[in-house]
Amino acid sequence: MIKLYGHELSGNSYKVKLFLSLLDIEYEWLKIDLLKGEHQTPQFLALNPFGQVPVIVDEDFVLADAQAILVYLASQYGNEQWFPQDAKSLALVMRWLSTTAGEIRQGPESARLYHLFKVTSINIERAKQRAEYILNQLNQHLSTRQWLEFEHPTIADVAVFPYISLAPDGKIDLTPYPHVLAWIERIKTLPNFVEMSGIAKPTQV
Ligand SMILES: N[C@@H](CCC(=O)N[C@@H](CS)C(=O)NCC(=O)O)C(=O)O
Repeated sequence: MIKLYGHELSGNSYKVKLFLSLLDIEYEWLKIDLLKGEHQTPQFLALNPFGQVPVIVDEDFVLADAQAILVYLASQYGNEQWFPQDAKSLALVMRWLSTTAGEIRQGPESARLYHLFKVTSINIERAKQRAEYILNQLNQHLSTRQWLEFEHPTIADVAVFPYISLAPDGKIDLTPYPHVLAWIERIKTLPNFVEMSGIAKPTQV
């Protein structure tokens, strides 16, 4: 069974949890308590010398980094829809995976670190600006489509979703971005969607 090392407040760990659930894959959750420094123990550093969650172990394959893990899981266990393999489609999906490590990390993810985890070394004004920039871009992009690319969800949606939905933890208001809000609700209706603290399932009517 796949082992997933993560922390319940980590949006990057949640990305992997969410995708394993969407793929209906059983896994073992192993908590690494970041607040107690468990990511810096020699045992954990042997798995990921970067000292970060998430990490998965699938038999003898050890892999860190949420985006890399999504690529692996989609390619190994998913159907082609999650990560289409022709050159153009693959590149379009990769573009969003890169955005998570760039604009989204510098924007809403950093603002959340500042406000929720009190990482005061972060330049909060810049994080806020970067968050507004990427949210405007996403809102515009999603104004003419249901998913980030193609007519169906891909790992691009799974990768971008967590820190965009968690933006209010970083005191970033999502109400000016109606197309982003509609896309968030659309993702929540996917079969086997799971929640995390700050990302609730849609209320049943
Ligand atoms: N590029 C990595 C970043 C992972 C990351 O930043 N993990 C955070 C939790 S969300 C972490 O482990 N932080 C502890 C640290 O960096 O000391 C990914 O996308 O998975």
